[in-house]
Amino acid sequence: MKVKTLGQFIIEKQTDFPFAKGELSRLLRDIGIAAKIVNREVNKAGLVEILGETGETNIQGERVKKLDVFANDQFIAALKAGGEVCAIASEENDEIIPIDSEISKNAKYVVAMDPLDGSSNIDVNVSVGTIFSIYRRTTLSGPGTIEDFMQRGTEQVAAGYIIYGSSCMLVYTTGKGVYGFTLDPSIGEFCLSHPLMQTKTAGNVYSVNEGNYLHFPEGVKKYIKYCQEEDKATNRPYSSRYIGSGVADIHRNLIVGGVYIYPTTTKSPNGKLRLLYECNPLAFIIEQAGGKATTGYKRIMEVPITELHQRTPLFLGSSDMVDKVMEFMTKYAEVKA
Ligand code: P6P
Repeated sequence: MKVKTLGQFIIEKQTDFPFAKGELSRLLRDIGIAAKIVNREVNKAGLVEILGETGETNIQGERVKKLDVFANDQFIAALKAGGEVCAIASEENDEIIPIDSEISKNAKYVVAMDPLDGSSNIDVNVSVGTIFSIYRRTTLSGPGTIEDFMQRGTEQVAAGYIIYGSSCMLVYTTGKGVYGFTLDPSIGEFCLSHPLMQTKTAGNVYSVNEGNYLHFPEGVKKYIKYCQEEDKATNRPYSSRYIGSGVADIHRNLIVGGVYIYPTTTKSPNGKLRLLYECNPLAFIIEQAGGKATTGYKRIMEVPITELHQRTPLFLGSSDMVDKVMEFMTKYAEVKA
């Protein structure tokens, strides 16, 4: 297949948006640049201690940063330098980061992101990811404000994730299908490898941290037992696959089919994952790939957002599987966990 880079693809698809004058294209390019830099550091994470000096500095004399802080800094720097966003919201920052610079004074977009999701897995060499969500600003001018982020997931103009795994992939949608690009380190470019990704309507993988089973809602408990029953007609029992890194679990399920569940637990009575920069972007992608994303009762992208780091339960993946677990959630809604 002829190699098509992310940059070439974005320009080619720009005609999908007749009114866009290239800002969104440049914004996606900026994200791709930061992703390459983060991938380089994630890939040598285990080596930093060997390569760097002992203690707080590395061989370049820079302070050795935790990778999630490093990733956060890289994405913020790339987005600021690109001039297309007026504010950023990040899992790493309690408050939004308003951008008030000459090059960003006409910026039309805001970006919400989890710069390195699952970063606790870095030390054990498990794939981690970046998740991003892009909205048009709602405020009129000047630096963005928190108001620009108080938008439902249905208002997203683009969303995506980068997975730093056995290969580095960037997967994104602008509402016209899901496209996957794989980084070719030999040329330092993301190349189109998965055009128009579609997930299966019925998969046979379920991903949930069963260590929390005792305190799951009754509907989730019943669904887990359903997954474990013998029934050839519906390919059960399903396989349980849970890496503990959401981007990795969800990327696998997107490709092979499956359902990812992070319900309410005693430790996370509103769910653990964040609505703005984890659940909404992942929901946009999975819906564009033919799947579903709900709270167990309603569509994630329609959940009203009132605070930046708002949490929500997440049931995401193959549509038939999400429908089935929602059946159980509705049937057993009254049963106290
Ligand atoms: P637990 C990582 O911290 C994360 O946000 C997701 O990427 C992952 O699926 C989940 O939390 C893991 O949480 O409680 O099962 O360890």
